[in-house]
Amino acid sequence: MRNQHKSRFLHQNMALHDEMKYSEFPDPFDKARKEQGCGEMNDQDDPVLMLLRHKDVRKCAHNWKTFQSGATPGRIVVPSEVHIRQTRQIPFEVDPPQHTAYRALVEDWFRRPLQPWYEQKLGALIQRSLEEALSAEQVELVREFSLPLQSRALTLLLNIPLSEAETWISWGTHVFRSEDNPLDSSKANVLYDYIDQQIARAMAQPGEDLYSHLLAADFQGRKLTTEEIKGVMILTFAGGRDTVINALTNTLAYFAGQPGALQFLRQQPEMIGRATEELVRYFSPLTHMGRVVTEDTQLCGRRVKADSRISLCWASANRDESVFERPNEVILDRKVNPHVAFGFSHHKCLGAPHARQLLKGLMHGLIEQVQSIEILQAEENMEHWGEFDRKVGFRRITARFHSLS
Ligand code: EMZ
Repeated sequence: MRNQHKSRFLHQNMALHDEMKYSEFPDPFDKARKEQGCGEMNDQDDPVLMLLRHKDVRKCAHNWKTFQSGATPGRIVVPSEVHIRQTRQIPFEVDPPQHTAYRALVEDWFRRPLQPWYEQKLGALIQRSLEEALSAEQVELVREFSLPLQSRALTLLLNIPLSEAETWISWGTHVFRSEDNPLDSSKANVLYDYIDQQIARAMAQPGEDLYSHLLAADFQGRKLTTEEIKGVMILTFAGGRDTVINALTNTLAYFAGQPGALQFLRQQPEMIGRATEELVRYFSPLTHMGRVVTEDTQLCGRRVKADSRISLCWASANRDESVFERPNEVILDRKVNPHVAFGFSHHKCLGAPHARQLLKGLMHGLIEQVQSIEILQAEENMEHWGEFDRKVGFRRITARFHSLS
């Protein structure tokens, strides 16, 4: 009897300890950022010089003439997608001045998340996900919570019926990259065929959705080509997929490990805006984004050749101690927060308003409905970038939700 009691106690202690561990996202770039300011990695025989300091990352992001986005489609993504994709993603893989014109076509559409009706509909989807989680014995957060919520929320962004989310959920966490093999294009073809069909459907029967909006748009006195529309749609599906799934899952893991944080927001819900910025800074769901160098130049004391690749490491910049006080701590009410988790300058994330509303809505839902979250089992998802191993989220993580009432 006594032993039984003791082992239960130990088990509980262990669970508590693990939960705190799962709420932590260490910074693997710390030493290299301080000592060299950059790191190197090989990616499919097309090496990448990773810029690690906040100042350098912002400076190069701004200098689109020397550090170009509009190279061969797929080349600025790390791991490179040149072998699995020919379609140029728009506006992401286009440089100014054309970039500006493309962006103008979609900017208002991607700002719809700021309108009250959108927030309200998103809130209802979040509430449904939380109710499902609360009524289940346990939930696997990546596939049973975050992936369905990401996909349902995306129906709002595209303005299409909720039922379409079922198809997207069946694709898994990344829409066109196979998890283990960057050269496998079979999955990519599923998405491309799907988008082709959807464009054809919208041509035949125009509606109020994003495809129809793009088909009707006037771009410099002409209509967009199917290939251009496809370029916008691939980006819309891919850019906010694993990033949003990780942001949602990591947020839940964070509150599981730090119950005081949930309590803090319950008392001061007006801090949810700041908390959103702080959590995206801390998690930095997109580790880095590449650029192709257009002329020989110098970067952090090295010679860099034309046609080589660099990357802007948002995750490292977001822990730069010369910019953020106590960079490795989550300070939910952090006041000044010039993070670059959504990128910086011309190419900053179009989906950011949607992603922010989703995280804010999740926090509102949590403080209204959830007492605590208990992690039962977790397997972290590690990325490997040359000498750096980074925890970006979880492969799987099971949890139990405890209701407030
Ligand atoms: C690209 C990228 C966009 C890329 C802002 O990030 O996201 C990645 O997940 C995709 O694989 O193609 O869309």
